[in-house]
Amino acid sequence: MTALSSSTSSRLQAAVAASLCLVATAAAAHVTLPPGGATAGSRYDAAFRVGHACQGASNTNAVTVQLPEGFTLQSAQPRAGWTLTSSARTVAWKAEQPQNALPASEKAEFVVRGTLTDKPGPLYFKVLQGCDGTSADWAQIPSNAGDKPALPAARLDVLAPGVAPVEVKDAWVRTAVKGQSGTGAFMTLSAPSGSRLVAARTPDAGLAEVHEMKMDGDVMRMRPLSAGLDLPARRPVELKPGGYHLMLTQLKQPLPVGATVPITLDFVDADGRKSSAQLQLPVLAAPAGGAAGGHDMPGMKH
Ligand SMILES: [Cu+2]
Repeated sequence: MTALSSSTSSRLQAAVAASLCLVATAAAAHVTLPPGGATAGSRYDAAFRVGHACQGASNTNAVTVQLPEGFTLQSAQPRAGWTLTSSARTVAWKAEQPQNALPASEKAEFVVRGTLTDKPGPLYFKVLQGCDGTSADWAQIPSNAGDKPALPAARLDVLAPGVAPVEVKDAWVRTAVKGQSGTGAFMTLSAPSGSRLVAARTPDAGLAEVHEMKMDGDVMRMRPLSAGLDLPARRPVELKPGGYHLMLTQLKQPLPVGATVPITLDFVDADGRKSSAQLQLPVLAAPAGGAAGGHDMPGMKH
């Protein structure tokens, strides 16, 4: 659990940093797996995202994935107009005709289904991207944590059971003054294998609930999601002012800007596996990005 909490907070810091330098982020588009990891021993759909052609090329016409020890192939998803071949350790897609190739400006997912090792730790999938007249071999494995190879292999974090396979980004808690009884917490959640946020807790509030906003006649009201919040596989779900949010009530102290609120999120996946994420959320007056949201929580009615 400690490992997740530190890696999640470093992801949070990275997310904040990324929002400040969008241009740099867009330029560094590699072939990747969605962040957030997957549970050891679970079935996993490895969805390789190809979001650009090889440098200097106008399209992608072949994708070959090397499956690491620790991933047992079950099936690979065909792609219309592409030939699919696979063996125990390799899956390859190849455009049948030049017109079936993936243009540089389009994004696509190449999906391989398998089962994961019981042993937590990173798995690296080497991906050879073929383009018109050239190729890019995404096969470099960082030798230490700070390493940023030019052509990194796609990384999957295999997580111990109980550690949430969910990426948390742009998380924050709205500031609360002395005497204020409630406030909201907001973030973007992405579950690579799908999950459900079922509960939240924090030592700073007597109650933390997942809320939705619903029109009741012409009044916007919020209410608890009794079955939790569904997180479809590989589809980010935003908790934001005016939408889904975590409601913190019975606040035990004021939350000034600059403070940190520890929050634990509990998840259950489709197979009933339970997991948790322990977060340290910054207290802000408004989202770090600025423009998003804008509705004031105190104006909303329960
Ligand atoms: Cu609410």
